[in-house]
Amino acid sequence: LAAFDWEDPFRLTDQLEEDERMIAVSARAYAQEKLQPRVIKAFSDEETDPEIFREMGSMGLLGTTIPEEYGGLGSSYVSYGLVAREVERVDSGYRSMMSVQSSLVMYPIYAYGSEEQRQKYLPKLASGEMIGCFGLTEPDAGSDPAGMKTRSEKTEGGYRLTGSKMWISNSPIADVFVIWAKSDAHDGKIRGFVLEKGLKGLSAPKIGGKLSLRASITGEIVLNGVDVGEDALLPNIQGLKGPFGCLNRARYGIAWGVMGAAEFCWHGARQYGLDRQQFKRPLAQTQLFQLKLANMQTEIALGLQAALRVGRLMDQANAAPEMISLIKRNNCGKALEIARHARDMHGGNGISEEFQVIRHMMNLETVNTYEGTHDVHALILGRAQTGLQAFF
Ligand code: TGC
Ligand code: FAD
Repeated sequence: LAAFDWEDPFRLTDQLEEDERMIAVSARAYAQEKLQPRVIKAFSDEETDPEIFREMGSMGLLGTTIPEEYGGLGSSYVSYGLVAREVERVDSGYRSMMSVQSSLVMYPIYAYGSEEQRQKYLPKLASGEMIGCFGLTEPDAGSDPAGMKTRSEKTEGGYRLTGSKMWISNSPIADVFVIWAKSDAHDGKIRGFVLEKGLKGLSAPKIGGKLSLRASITGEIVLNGVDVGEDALLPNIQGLKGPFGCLNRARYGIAWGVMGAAEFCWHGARQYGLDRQQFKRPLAQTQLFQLKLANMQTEIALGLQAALRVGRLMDQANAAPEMISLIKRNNCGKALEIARHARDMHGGNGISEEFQVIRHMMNLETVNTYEGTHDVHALILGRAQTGLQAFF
């Protein structure tokens, strides 16, 4: 009989291609050597180091699935997922920075942009020289983005954008803004625009006081009659399927990423249980402790296997959005539960920044909410199996 590897129960590593394994190894080395040493302070000080984009860019971790001619690696979606897992093993905020840049900014420019837009932005976004953000959510339109109020009106030679976006990752430090707005010139349909920092009427104030995802900067985007040229419009998409096409990719990456955060919490709880003695024996020698470890191991093994399956289908252009809803929802929910248990298993030490599980726990509250809340994905899955939509 084969040996059992407790850390990799279904031997995920054996299911990867050689290049995928190599990307995962280099992402892990970068994340552990460069991100791990600064994350406790960054979270505590609520500070984002923009240098991280340049570092990730030089490691080839931005826009991995974008073709090489535009600065990407042309790699598989499985590789992208593996990178997300390694980065989020350190912090969900760092993975957020990476996934917004890759899936929500580079992807729409690549998939929906003109050749000029691709040439102009993608290489600089891939290297991290430019930082991007994605503006869909608004103060009065979160789960229901179709309710957005941001408008573009036609002007001579271009468009004027007016409105505001809320809870936008990277926006206060962004050079490039992908903005979704209802366009009067296109029958009120949602269109995407690529804006650059410094335009008159465009500002992106930071949202302070977050108790979650503190290492990743979040802001508003205020569009006070911002004039742009015709060349700012993403020509090749219209309607909500534009932003959703990007979200499919980011949500898929999140399904892998949160498993990295969960693995950190699981490993931490296991080690703590082995090291800490109470009632004259290690905590790990109690039945309740082992039950929790077994649950963590099971959910992570299943969650990773499901993410790998969906990744393989994405690489064959054969994944349905509902599959992505299923793994985004389940993996986020399970990761959050695992982080909460790990926090508890560390006792009082569990609330200390030193043991890091409470930081993951707080981060995962955001991850369970953004890119479609846990319940919104349940409604997507409910609609898919009943044919009845229960959003309103
Ligand atoms: P609905 O009628 O379902 O669809 C409207 C149009 O969109 C198409 N569509 C999709 N296309 C591709 N992929 C998908 N996943 C799609 N889902 C829908 C659909 O076919 C239709 O196309 P057409 O041509 O017929 O017009 O739309 P609805 O208004 O009923 O929406 C329902 C709902 C709840 C599913 C949707 O609005 C939703 O998913 N809400 C959640 C919002 C959300 O995820 N926001 C994310 C903001 S970005 C973010 O959080 C980034 S954080 C990143 C980080 O920091 O890491
Ligand atoms: P709401 O939609 O108001 O939901 C509140 C509650 O009501 C939730 O529990 C929800 O599940 C529930 N609910 C909503 N509708 C229904 C329904 N029909 N039936 C039952 N329950 C329902 N957005 C971007 O565009 N770009 C970004 O880069 C970005 N980054 C983010 C970073 C952070 C740190 C955070 C916190 C958010 C970010 N978001 C971003 C926004 C995020 O996508 C939204 O917060 C999310 O989609 C939920 O919207 P909301 O906050 O308006 O909540």
